[in-house]
Amino acid sequence: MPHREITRLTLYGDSISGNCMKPKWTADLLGIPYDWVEVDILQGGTQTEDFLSLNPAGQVPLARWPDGRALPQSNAIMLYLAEEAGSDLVPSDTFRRAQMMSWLFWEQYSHETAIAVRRFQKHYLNTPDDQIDPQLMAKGRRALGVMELQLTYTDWIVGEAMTLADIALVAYTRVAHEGGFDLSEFPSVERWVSRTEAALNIPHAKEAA
Ligand SMILES: N[C@@H](CCC(=O)N[C@@H](CS)C(=O)NCC(=O)O)C(=O)O
Repeated sequence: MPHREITRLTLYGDSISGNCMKPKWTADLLGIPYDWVEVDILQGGTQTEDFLSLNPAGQVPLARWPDGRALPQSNAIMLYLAEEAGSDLVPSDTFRRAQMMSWLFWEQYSHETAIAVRRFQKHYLNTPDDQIDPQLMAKGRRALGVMELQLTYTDWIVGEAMTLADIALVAYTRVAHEGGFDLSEFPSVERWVSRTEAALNIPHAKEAA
């Protein structure tokens, strides 16, 4: 499947993965045409010989172009798509841009590693709560607290307009309940989730469930 001839931007991803939704939502919002290739993580789709030849890291999302270029890492793909399109999802002010990057790095190190991981274990692997590392709940709640503090003061993660930081952070925050997190403890985050879902034109995850 991954070796088939491609004629335009192709996004490989698993629809259950927030990381994979980030470049998809970005492309949708910016009107960038692409083909979507579903890769089933739970069925080992990222570990096949074919897929590993495209991304030796064995992970989705992966973006691939007909000229042979390929790019893994959700936040790098979003950044490339948005900058190529000249989108204001990336602030033109260099300090604001750096602030956005700061949140993107934080998302990968301090947010996704707790909230996405606990959600995957609880919701997709059906791991009982008492067999899930308790540090994940503590770390995830701490991350939500950091966001709550920011969103008490600003409507968006970086100042007055939506940026890639909002897209990156909403990917797993909107489904945090599937990981056992209670977003009602973080009311500014809860309102921001609805605001960001509306801006991205995607359904409210909690209601959709
Ligand atoms: N930092 C990477 C993380 C990618 C990642 O963890 N992908 C997971 C799905 S969310 C995956 O492909 N897992 C399959 C595997 O490890 O076999 C990104 O943001 O793209």
